[in-house]
Amino acid sequence: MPEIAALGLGSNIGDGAANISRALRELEARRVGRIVALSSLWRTPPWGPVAQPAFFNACALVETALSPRALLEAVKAIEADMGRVMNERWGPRVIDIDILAYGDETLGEPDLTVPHPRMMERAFVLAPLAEIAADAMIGATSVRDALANVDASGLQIIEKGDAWRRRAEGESRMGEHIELKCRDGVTIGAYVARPAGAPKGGLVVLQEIFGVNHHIRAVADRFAAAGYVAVAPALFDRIERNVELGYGLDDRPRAMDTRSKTKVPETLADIEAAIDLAKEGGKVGLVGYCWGGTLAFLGACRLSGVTCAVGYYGGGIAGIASERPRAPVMLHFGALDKHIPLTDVEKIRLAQPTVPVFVYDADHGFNCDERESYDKAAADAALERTMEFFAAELK
Ligand code: A4P
Ligand code: MG
Repeated sequence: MPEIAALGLGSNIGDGAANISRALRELEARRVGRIVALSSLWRTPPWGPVAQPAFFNACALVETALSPRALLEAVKAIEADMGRVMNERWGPRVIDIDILAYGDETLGEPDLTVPHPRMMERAFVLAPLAEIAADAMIGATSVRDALANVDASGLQIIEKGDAWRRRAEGESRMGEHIELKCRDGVTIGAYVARPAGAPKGGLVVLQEIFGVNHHIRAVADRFAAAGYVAVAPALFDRIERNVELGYGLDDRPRAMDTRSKTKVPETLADIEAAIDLAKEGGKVGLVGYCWGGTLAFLGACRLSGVTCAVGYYGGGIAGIASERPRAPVMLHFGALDKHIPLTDVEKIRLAQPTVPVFVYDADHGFNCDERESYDKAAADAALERTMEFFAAELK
């Protein structure tokens, strides 16, 4: 008879969502079992004595015909094949798959303890597990009660529900990390997503102050899915490579600090290198968010090779509103944006009478579905206008 096993998955090297979704795919591809339930994708502070980056964590219920030992061997093989290097105990890893429970069996062998001996102390296990098996009993305690007894502060749902798996699988197939050589000789990283068919144009996706993070990659992937070669240059790489930040309060000071160390001429050189690459798709548009929204406007004013530009809630645009764009520009703002007063938006309108400026009933960051300020109605409306604009300008 098949049993239901609960697995805990974690990753804090590389793209955590992609790593966990790949592990799930391997479980099915290798016929380890069928995934019958999957938690949300969580971001969790590192637990344990080792100082290391935050983890992505999720839990899955797997219907399996394998014995506990065969299951352990199978998950260890997946970890090994995914390049997990055995180093420090509790240290950083591409993928970690723990067997949390196997039916209601208990096993106390040296290399296989089930239920997992430390699971009842760990919020990063219990919070995702409670989403799919709150009533499951671990010994005398339910998962729900165990969760109520641990400190779950700092845990955050990054993508609610189980759809993130499909999204991450598509994404991991679509985009890739590459290097861009800038005209001043400096090399920076970039994320490139290419469409399946003939491209409709090229886009340079300009990041917020949080790096080329999961959200910016998802934006690039969406534009690629819509037919554009999308290049997101890592504009923080000159200061510090591979900065990827989240939207919690913890990451904000580092985001502001890194952004404050960038220099406009260097950032423009980075964008120029991205434009050159995006030309493989045809004419090139810029699209940016937050800091990148300002850069999209600035790029349209100062760089050649830009056919059009779209800026979302660029807080710096009012300060450069008298510059002349060399290409058509479209701007989106939020009326509830605490960083950008509506007087700034008015100033831009007056200085740029030919630029369409749209104001939505939404807050700063409304396009980002990983922020609290996400506003689907505003994001959808702005995207529709943006897509029409690109379709008209880049053809
Ligand atoms: N082993 C025994 N029982 C089990 C079981 N139920 N499931 C043996 C899986 N393995 C089990 O594990 C070491 C050995 O434990 C295995 O060879 C197996 O025979 P490992 O996964 O290879 O090594 P490890 O992961 O470094 O040690 P351990 O103790 O399993 O660490 P944990 O508990 O997995 O902790 N913070 C957050 N926020 N999120 C995390 O996912 N993960 C860890 C790793 C630390 N901090 C974390 C997270
Ligand atoms: Mg482990």
